[in-house]
Amino acid sequence: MQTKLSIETIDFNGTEALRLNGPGGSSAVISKLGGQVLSWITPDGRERLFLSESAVFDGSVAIRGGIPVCFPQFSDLGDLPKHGLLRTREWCVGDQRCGNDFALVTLEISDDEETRAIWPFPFRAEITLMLEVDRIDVEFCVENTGGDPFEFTGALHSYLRLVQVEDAALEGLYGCDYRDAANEDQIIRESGIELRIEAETDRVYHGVKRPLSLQAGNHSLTIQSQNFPDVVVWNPWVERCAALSDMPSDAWRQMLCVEAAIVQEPVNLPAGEEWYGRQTLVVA
Ligand code: TA6
Repeated sequence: MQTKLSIETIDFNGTEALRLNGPGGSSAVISKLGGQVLSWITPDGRERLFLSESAVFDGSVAIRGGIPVCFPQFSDLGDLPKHGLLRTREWCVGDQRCGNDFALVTLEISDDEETRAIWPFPFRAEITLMLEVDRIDVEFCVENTGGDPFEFTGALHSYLRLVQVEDAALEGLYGCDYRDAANEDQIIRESGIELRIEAETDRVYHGVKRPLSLQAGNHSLTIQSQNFPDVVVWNPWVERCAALSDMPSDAWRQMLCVEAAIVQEPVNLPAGEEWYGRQTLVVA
């Protein structure tokens, strides 16, 4: 007998979150802190997202793992705090729905005095998580609710869980130029059919048109995106990981960030208009 799909409010390490109980025993968790997806478990019982065992859940820093939302600035490419304003803020619950084969939650956030003190633009943002039997779909939507246009960059900074990053091969980036932040921001054209992680990796690939495929041992994921033309690939490797206070020193091995991003060409959003971008992770 198929169990009914449901959505419940839970306490997740001291922070309020929603658990989506999806088809076939799949589940996902999204926290109100940061509007951040924190867990995705497929029907085989496997956790697909990396969440650091030393992650901090008090809002003093971003939660290390899951899918942080970077907006209105990617990384430190501007004057705003790194990765923008939303990662340590409390979001509100919007729509919650279950169908026969999906569960869906929308969280929302708007500008307030604190955001306007740092970035003077009124906005409304939504993150929608849809869980199906073999996939999650994460959609980020931004509305310019002010009277002037604004520009932004951003990303869905997805931390994928791996048994061992050295076994991973990421396909779909061949021929794309990337900015290599781990090598003095050199612009390099990807010449490999598959990318393997063998050192600190911190790259922004530009204009990626194909879906990506991540193979890692007996685990395989397809990564699709819409309206996010760039792909960020990040692994801190040994030394940088050791310097991160919210990561166990060997945790670099169990993660790879493959981020849907809009970095090279910022979005220019006119007053009253909306933009959305989406990342879909599918188990193969
Ligand atoms: O998206 C890659 C990146 O910008 C890296 O440079 C790395 O610093 C990472 O994000 C994590 O940033 P965080 O602020 O969460 O430590």
